[in-house]
Amino acid sequence: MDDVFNRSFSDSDSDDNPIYVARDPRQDKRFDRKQELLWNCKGKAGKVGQGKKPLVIAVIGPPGCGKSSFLNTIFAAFSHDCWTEHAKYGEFGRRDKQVTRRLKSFQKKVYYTDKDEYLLPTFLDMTGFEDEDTPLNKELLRIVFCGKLGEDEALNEVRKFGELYDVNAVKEKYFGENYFGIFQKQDSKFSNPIWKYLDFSVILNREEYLRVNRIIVVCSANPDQPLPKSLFEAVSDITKRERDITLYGVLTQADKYKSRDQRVLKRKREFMRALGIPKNRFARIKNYCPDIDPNMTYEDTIIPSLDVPVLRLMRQVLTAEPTDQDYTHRRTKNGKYVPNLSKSPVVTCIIVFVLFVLFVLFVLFLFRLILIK
Ligand SMILES: Nc1nc2c(ncn2[C@@H]2O[C@H](COP(=O)(O)OP(=O)(O)OP(=O)(O)O)[C@@H](O)[C@H]2O)c(=O)[nH]1
Ligand SMILES: [Mg+2]
Repeated sequence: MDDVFNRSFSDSDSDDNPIYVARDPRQDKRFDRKQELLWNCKGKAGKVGQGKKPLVIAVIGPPGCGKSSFLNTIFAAFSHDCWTEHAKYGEFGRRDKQVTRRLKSFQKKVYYTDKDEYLLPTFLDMTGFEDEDTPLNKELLRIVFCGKLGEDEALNEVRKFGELYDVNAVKEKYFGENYFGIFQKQDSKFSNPIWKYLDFSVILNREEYLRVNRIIVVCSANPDQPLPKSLFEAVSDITKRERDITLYGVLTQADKYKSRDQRVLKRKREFMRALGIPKNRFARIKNYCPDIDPNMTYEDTIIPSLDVPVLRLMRQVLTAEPTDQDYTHRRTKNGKYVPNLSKSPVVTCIIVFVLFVLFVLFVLFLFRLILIK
């Protein structure tokens, strides 16, 4: 447990030391530390029956930065058994904006084999976001973070819809009654333009599928790759101003890009600054991948030395926050918790009552008009 005394363990130890891969993970000097951190994580996550729901953690980052590999590394870190490819990783569809991108969620039952009652989180593999800080990209991010996009809905369909009908139509479609909007059906069965114009439907507030509680922004430690600063700006803007979500940052490929390289250190500082995250919400990690172990021994085992930095970060990520289970409050810009009016039944009742009174007045007015005639 030598890292207990080394505060920057998740940073320094995770890159320069070569990884020792053994068929028996107990031979790894980090084996005990892994068990300890795993207990810490489970303790923070809590158990079924404590009135809590599993957290939803979104993993986002530029194409090919190692998001899916990072998820598989988290799953291996939660395992006592072996690494498994739950999230498909590799080089596919890179830089092709037209490739259908869907959200992929991983619930505990998918990645965790132990039979216990710990509320391990649900992870979202968020791929297909452009490096843009445009209103449409922000709206796409909001839709996903607010849990409005279903598992099988393609992100690029929403993007196309936004490009065709503008960003307000996207807001109305996905946030419905929150915007009190009427939305013109795009797939109208009437070909006549007048009928088409009249063919409206009021979209109700969409069901929340998976409301995101934490976001982990992943990026490669490669100093030659530009940081997707516009995407970072869009993400931190939404999380800080509009939603109560805490951001974490991960730089992958610590095996290739070492901390003794000044350019790598500079990248780390820029990455943290761009996201506005402190040191305890950052980790530089090595993912389970063929570069680490060309024989892929990890298909039969786990590598505690890879798991430890990831579990240290997860312990922080899983720490409870006041609004985790509270859907009736939101955090304001200056950090206060105030009632979330759109979710409050009292406000809904007042609105219904006012509408009812207006309706009665209108009917009385009509009666008067008829009587006067
Ligand atoms: N050396 C090394 N390679 C890595 C690491 N993490 C990921 N890779 C490799 O990087 C490539 C891309 O990894 P993915 O996990 O598919 O990246 P992604 O961000 O999910 O990619 P998209 O879903 O296409 O956006 C794969 O060939 C991985 O093996 C790492 O820590 N070290
Ligand atoms: Mg991927």
